[in-house]
Amino acid sequence: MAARRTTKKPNVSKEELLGYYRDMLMIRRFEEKAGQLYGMGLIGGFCHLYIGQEAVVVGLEAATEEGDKRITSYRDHGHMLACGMDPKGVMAELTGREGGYSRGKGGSMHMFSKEKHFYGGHGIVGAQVPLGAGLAFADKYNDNQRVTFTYFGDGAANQGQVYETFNMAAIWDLPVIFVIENNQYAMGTAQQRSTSSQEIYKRGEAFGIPGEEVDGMDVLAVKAASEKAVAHCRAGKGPYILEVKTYRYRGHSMSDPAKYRTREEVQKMREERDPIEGVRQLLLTGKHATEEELKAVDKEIKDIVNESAEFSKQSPEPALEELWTDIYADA
Ligand SMILES: Cc1ncc(C[n+]2csc(CCOP(=O)(O)OP(=O)(O)O)c2C)c(N)n1
Ligand SMILES: [Mg+2]
Repeated sequence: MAARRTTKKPNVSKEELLGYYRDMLMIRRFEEKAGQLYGMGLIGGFCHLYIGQEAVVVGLEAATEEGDKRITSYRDHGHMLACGMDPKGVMAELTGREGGYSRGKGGSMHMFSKEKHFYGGHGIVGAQVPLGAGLAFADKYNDNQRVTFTYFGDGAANQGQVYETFNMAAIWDLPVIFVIENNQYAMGTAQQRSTSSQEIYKRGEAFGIPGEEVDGMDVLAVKAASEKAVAHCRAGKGPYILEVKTYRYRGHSMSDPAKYRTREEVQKMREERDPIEGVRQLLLTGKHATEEELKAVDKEIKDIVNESAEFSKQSPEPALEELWTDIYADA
């Protein structure tokens, strides 16, 4: 199936478009701030930014209902914000402070929220894929119509455990959407160099799992694909694969100078396909919003992000005794 693209005049309300604009901008500004704090030495360890990929998670989340679950890799801050986790708690965790989601003990790759059904944040490539199927297995067992969104990258798609999971998910008709965020690179390796067949969405065929390629720079296309996949899962028809074509503007992590691609390649994507600019244009040309209104939204988002950074700086480092908490689950 070819990548879905939206028509010039999409049948979508002002509120919906503004919601996507706001949610994507929140992720972008948050990530830019995280990059700054990293540069200032306030964030240690690894920090993988999601800038450029915002439409993927925002479009997918648009089709979710309360109780649906999500699990992803280490490139996870966008997923947390998109499912409604508090930017203050996320930023404080990035900076290793007590006010963070893991009380400053987990950092960028290890945050969870029971309340928002967010199951991490996984640093081992591909590890979240069988875990995601396990979450879906629980929902199937409980017969509760919930769906699990299991996100992983184009690099992870070459892992063996992904195919063992596909097999089990298909046999048991698990309500899981496998979202392959194809940002064209796995660390410094371009997809063409690492992947035998480029059409990853077809890799479920051997297991009888339907798959679709989606334009991941277009939030409306992602939302439409998400709705279709969700309907399939909720109807009890088993797993679904969405290969969402996207692009990361920054390096693999903050310590990557990204010498494996040209500046022009990144610039071209930013100028021609930026997902936030795309929605901004729809809002302006459709006369849904004026430049002034959008400026006000930008300011509102900047304020929330700045508050999260301020909160993090004020939050203390975890006390030594914290080393002994959250080791075992409560009986
Ligand atoms: C099992 C395992 N092998 C190798 C690594 C090192 N590693 C971290 S990220 C990464 C690339 C993954 O690329 P992709 O799945 O495309 O995700 P992206 O970073 O592009 O979001 C590798 C090889 C790891 N963390 N775990
Ligand atoms: Mg990748």
